[in-house]
This record gives sequence, structure tokens and C-alpha cells, in this order.
Amino acid sequence: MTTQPITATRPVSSADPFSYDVLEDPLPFQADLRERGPVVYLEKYDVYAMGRYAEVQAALTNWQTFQSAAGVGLSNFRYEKPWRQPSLLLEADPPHHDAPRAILTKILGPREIRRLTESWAADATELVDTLLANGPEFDGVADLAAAFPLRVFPDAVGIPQEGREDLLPYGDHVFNAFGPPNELVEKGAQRVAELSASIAAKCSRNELSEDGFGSQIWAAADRGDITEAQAPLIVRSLLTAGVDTTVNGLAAVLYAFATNPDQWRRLRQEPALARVAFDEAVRWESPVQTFFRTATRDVQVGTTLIPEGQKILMFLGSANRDPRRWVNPDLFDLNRDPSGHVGFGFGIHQCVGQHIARLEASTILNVLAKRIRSIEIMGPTRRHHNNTLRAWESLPLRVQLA
Ligand code: OVM
Repeated sequence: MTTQPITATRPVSSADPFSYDVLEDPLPFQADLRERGPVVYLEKYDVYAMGRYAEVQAALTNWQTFQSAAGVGLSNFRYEKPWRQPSLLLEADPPHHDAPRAILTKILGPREIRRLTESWAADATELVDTLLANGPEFDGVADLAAAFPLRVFPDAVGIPQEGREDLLPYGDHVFNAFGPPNELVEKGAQRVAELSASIAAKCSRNELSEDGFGSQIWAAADRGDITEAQAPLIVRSLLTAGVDTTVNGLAAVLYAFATNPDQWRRLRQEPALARVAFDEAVRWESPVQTFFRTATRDVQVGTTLIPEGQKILMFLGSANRDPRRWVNPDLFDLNRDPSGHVGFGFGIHQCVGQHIARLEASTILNVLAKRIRSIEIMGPTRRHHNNTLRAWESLPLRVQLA
């Protein structure tokens, strides 16, 4: 009897998940990926991909086998990103990951951030009232989804006013750079030196206000919980991971409600659903679509043997719409329980800022639900293409006041 090499039966795809068409609408590619098998070899990039919920969730939980420390982008960042030292959180695993993670878990914990509730509600009210005073038509991205996080989050971290306009383009480039070196990355590369210098300058102790997350991170260095060299990189993580993600999470929930008016009526009847609505939008749209892991050993998934050292692309967005896990996955539905979605990741790397994201979203949704009877799309919507993010450039909205 001869034994076939196990890779002879592995599912393969020649598709490019970072192509224009897939970035414009990733759903057909993802459905195809899930149908091909639990893990699929992507010829174009010599990587593996997981698109089904069960395997994505299991792999994200198994950091020993599917490591982050070798980089969570396509390439080995250690050689290819001279402009960015690895993140101490995203691109690390235990034991190095533990102290930075523990510090942020505390600083960004649900209890710790409750002190922000009142002032954020006042900021949201003022932003929405000023916007609506200009008339019933506005851009859901620029005027709301970007405007609100940019109003509250940099203050919460404690960075100066100057240079805040660099936050979104810097994040955009970092998220692009997790993908292949395509035209999105080439375009961003023109400003990367300037942008990374600008962000780095905001992370030093003397630039940060006394009462923000940034100073709390430096206080952890004073206590000896982390080193002084680690502190600015942990502040950088907040500035990198905390802006583009929440902007596109808020855009996702606005788009979801604008295209599902019955769900908006439901939220208005029961405002306590704002948090569920946001998590359902994060499941439905998955603002962070993908991250890579690296196999630390030969590992079999389905009929495929993934060799040690290979990159595996985890499709959070696809797992969040896997019909094997979700009933009517393409429906944005406040009646479902979206918990267990992998839109914030899963396991030890699960988004440490998720309570901030939920507080931002529920704060703005509560104000909108009070003021606005209905939301509709009033013109052509435009996606913003990014190798990692499912993002929006423009959402022209028209609202009817309550
Ligand atoms: C970081 C980082 C950067 C981008 C994304 C992210 C979603 C983290 O620098 O730690 O998590």
C-alpha cells in the first residue's frame, strides 16, 4: 500500500483576498473559502486560510500552536517594517505579552472607564445637536463615526491637540501593512516616516496629560510593573489600535441601522439594546477582517497538514458569518445573541479596548436614539479599502428628527 502525502488532498484557492474586488465586497470570497474546507491553501501568497467559525475560534484560543510573536501580518515584520518596532501586545505571546496585557486590562477595564461615562455623554449630545442644527443630511463617517472617537479618545489617552489628524492615516497604514505589499501599502509608504514619528512623539511621558490612559501606563513603569522602555510602546498600541477600529465600528452600526429601519425602531423602544446592537454590528461587518498567525509546529487541520513556520490567515469576518455557527448570518438582528463573535478576536489577544469601543458606541447610539426617528441612506455609499479593515469612506445619511 502506498500512502499519499496528506497535502495531496488539501483544499486550494487561487483567489486574492486583498484584491480590489474582494476588498469592495468580501462576502462571496468568504463563502467560497468556507465551502472549500476548514483550512484552505492560498496559492497566491503561499499561506493557509481559515474561514469557518469553529476552526478560527479554536486557533485563536491556541496561541501555543498559532503564535502571534512571529508577526500577525503576511510577512515577517522583523525584517520588513523598519518604521515600526513590534507591538508588545499584538505581536507578542506569553510570557512577554503578560505584563503589558495585564496593565491595559486594568486601565481599560469596565469599572475603570466608568468615570468617562458622563463627560462622553455630554460630548456626544453636543456633537449630535451641533450636527443636526445644520440640517437632516450629513456624512455618517466624517461627521459622526470619525468625529466622535476623535473627540473623546485622544483626550482619554491624554495626548496633545497638535497632530491628532495623524492618528487615522497612521492606523490606516499599519492595518494595510499587515497585508501584502500592494498599491494600498505603496501609497501609505510615502508618509510612513512622518506619521510614525508623529505618533511616537505623543507617547513619551512629558507629552501626556496627568489623568489619561497614557499617564496610567507610565505610572505602571514607575511601579516597576513594566520597564520605562515598554511604556511608550504600550501607549502607541492605544493610538494605533484604538482609532480606525472604533471609527469603522461606529460606521458599521450606523450603516446597519440605516439599512435595517425595523431594527432602529426596536432600538428606540429598548435603548438598553445599544450594546447588543454594537456587538451585532461588529459581528455583521467585522471592522477588523483578518489577522495572521504562524504555526509553531506541524499541525493538522481537517485533511491539511500545515507545516511549522507557515502563516495562517484567520478570517474573523468570515467566521462571524459562518452559517455553521449563526442562524441567518447575513441578517443584522437585535434579537440574536452575538456573544461569541470573533470580531474582537478570541483568547489571550482578544481586544483589550473592547469596553472603550462599547462605551463609545452605546454613548452615541443613546443620543441618536433619543433625537432621531429614522435614518436612511440618501446617496451612494463608498467603501474605504484597507488590507485588514472593512472600512467606509462615506455614508451619506438623511434623518428624521423624533
Ligand atoms: C498594537 C496594535 C496595532 C494594530 C491593531 C491592534 C487590533 C493592535 O500596536 O498593539 O489590535
